[in-house]
Amino acid sequence: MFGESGSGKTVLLSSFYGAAQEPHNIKKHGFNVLAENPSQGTHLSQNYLGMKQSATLPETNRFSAKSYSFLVKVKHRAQAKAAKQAGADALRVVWHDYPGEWFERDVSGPEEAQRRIDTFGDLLQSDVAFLMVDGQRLLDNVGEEERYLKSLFTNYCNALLLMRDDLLDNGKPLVTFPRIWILALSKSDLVPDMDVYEFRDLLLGKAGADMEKLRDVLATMVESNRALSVGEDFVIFSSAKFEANKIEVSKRVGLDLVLPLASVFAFERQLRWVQAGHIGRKVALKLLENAEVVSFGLGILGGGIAKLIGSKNKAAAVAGFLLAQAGPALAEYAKNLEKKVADLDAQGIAKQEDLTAVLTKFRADLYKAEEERIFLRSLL
Ligand SMILES: Nc1nc2c(ncn2[C@@H]2O[C@H](COP(=O)(O)OP(=O)(O)OP(=O)(O)O)[C@@H](O)[C@H]2O)c(=O)[nH]1
Ligand SMILES: [Mg+2]
Repeated sequence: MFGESGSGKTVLLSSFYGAAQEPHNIKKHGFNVLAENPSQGTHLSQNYLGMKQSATLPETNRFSAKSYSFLVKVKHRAQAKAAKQAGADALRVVWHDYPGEWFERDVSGPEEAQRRIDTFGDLLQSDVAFLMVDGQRLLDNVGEEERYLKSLFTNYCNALLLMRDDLLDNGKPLVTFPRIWILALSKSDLVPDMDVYEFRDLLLGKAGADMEKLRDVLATMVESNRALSVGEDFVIFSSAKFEANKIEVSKRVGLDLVLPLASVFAFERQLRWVQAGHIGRKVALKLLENAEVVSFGLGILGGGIAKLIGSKNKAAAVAGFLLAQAGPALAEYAKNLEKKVADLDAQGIAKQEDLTAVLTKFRADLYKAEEERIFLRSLL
């Protein structure tokens, strides 16, 4: 999550995690979200319960960034054995949170400067980046939103340019890099009439050239830069409904899309790039290395094949297999998925609590969000 100080990153993370611990949500979604570091889990729960019970807000982050590793664990009644053998019975998601002010002001000295570079190095290992556009700031600048938006994109560009040499690998563009930069409206409860189309049109209309410039800067940092989507996908978030003395944590928008976007959506976009020949073999292999669990869950990587793969070079072997399938076989794959969705609908997704059901439902959630105009995906 990239966003200026106060744009809503930590509240979003706390609301995401806290809501995932609520029994009715576990039941509804069919999975648990576990923090791999228990003290981080406790901290996020405290943030969430503070908002829910006493309208207390989390503190702003100062001088330090944190990475939160979550396991999405499914009850996997069916598929259990094969999934376990393949080591694919849980999805791991790492969420990076950092102090937004690092993008806005100078650091206090060399030690902090190094920490800032290390943090961005970590952030740039992600598969998907969300760029926060603060709903409060849009409201503050109604009618002249360009004042805020231009400075927002210019700040991102300048910060990246300043750090670029330190972030690159001896001046060489990076292979591992977030290739999907989704523009996200935060605090959408403050601008309830804005749907995702309006949000997109506002950004393009008022800051289109600045977005273009950001894309150009990012493109200089990444190898095979035709495989890059910057500002082509849009989403709307609200972490809760904030009232005078009350924070309604149950009134949330878009948070249930974070996992689908980080898994199924990212994977399908990567496959599309591979199929279109937008990336070289070396980069394609690297991209697909993380795709083991998702591809297994979506049924591309069968249990049989997963079993044959020794654990040592597993990631590379999985990537190789996927790449070998990347021709016509993957077109078949898309067709089969449609069928699988229909099958699961017939069986009732809630009953089949395995990874396939969850990932298939993620896919359906994204389509639903498009219909509800809270998500807009690039057709490129
Ligand atoms: N109305 C509304 N206000 C929000 C929402 N999310 C956050 N806020 C407000 O924005 C403030 C800042 O949110 P944070 O999540 O702490 O911001 P941040 O991006 O983590 O800021 P830094 O840690 O400084 O980078 C909160 O204290 C809330 O007052 C939201 O969904 N709706
Ligand atoms: Mg924060």
